[in-house]
Amino acid sequence: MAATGQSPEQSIKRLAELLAGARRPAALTGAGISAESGIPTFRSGDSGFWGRFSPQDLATPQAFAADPLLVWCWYAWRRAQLAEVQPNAGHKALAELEHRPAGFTVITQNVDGLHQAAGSRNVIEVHGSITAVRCSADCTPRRYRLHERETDPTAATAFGADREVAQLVAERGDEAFALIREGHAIPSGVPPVCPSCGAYLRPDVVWFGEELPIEAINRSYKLAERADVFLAVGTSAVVYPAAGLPELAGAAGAVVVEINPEPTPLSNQADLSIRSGAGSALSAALELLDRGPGRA
Ligand code: BV8
Ligand code: ZN
Repeated sequence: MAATGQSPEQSIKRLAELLAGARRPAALTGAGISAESGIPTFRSGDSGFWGRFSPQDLATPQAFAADPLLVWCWYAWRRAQLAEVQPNAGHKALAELEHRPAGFTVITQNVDGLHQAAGSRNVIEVHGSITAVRCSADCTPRRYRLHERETDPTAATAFGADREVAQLVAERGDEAFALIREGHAIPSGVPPVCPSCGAYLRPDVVWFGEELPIEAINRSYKLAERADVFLAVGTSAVVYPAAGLPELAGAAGAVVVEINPEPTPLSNQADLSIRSGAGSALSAALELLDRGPGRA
């Protein structure tokens, strides 16, 4: 049963004690940990991406097949937003935990790359990455990456219109997507095509109804089964199979800690549910950890 009756200070102290004693800690993170960097979440309030669009409109293979330009532009807009943001205290605290004797692994549903930007090296991206694109016909395993656009002509083309799309959205807001949908204001060169077979390139993310990368999800299952402390940070815990990881960890004996300002379907199963933002909770716990044993 979740210990929600504790004061925020007691919960943070308990989190610090758990991290101090953990031998195999891990975390599942969701869009909420990037919210403090200014990236809209998927489901909370009208600031969420889905507030403007339903997931079925944009994050499915069917949507891409039906309207590749609109789906491409939605990701181009999101990539351009990423260029303006930094990792926050929550990302940095999880990166810091990697340097402790027990180490730390982050399993993330996020596709924004902010954990790596904060310094985390042990990151499993179970839903792929928005900073890479691949052939939508899977004719080659080649990924074209955002950071290659200065050196690789296909990457340069693939990411070349991101700023143009972002500019259009900045000037016209939601109307931009309507204009794009109706075939006006089409930025040049989008959607880009695969140099090998001519099919459209697509974001290297996992869409609804698509299987998760088998190596990533199997590694995540193993980590959850072996964890002794498992954090669920900034996730609404509704998208499976990722949302099943904290349940799996708890069933295998881990202490499960949820960090989320809102209750979720996980809240009643977690051993500790901390009603707080990720940045403040994780940095406060780390501070107690840094004060050394006995005082956490
Ligand atoms: C699969 C990548 C099977 C793309 C994403 C019906 C039709 C089709 C599928 C299904 C269906 N019913 C069930 C399914 C399965 C489906 C699913 O679970 N759907 C749900 C909605 C019911 N899952 C799938 O389709 C998965 N694949 O099942 O394949 C299969 C089997 C065989 C053969 C073929 C297929 C694939 C799911 C992956 C989808 N891709 N993203 C992109 O980014 O564009 S999902 C997207 O939402 C995110 O990646 C994330 O993973 C997911 C959940 O979002 P969260 O990260 O939790 O974010 P959210 O906004 O929801 O919540 C944010 C939380 O943060 C809130 O709770 C908020 O309170 C909190 N918060 C806010 N501020 C803070 C904070 N927390 C801390 N600090 C703060 N400051
Ligand atoms: Zn191809």
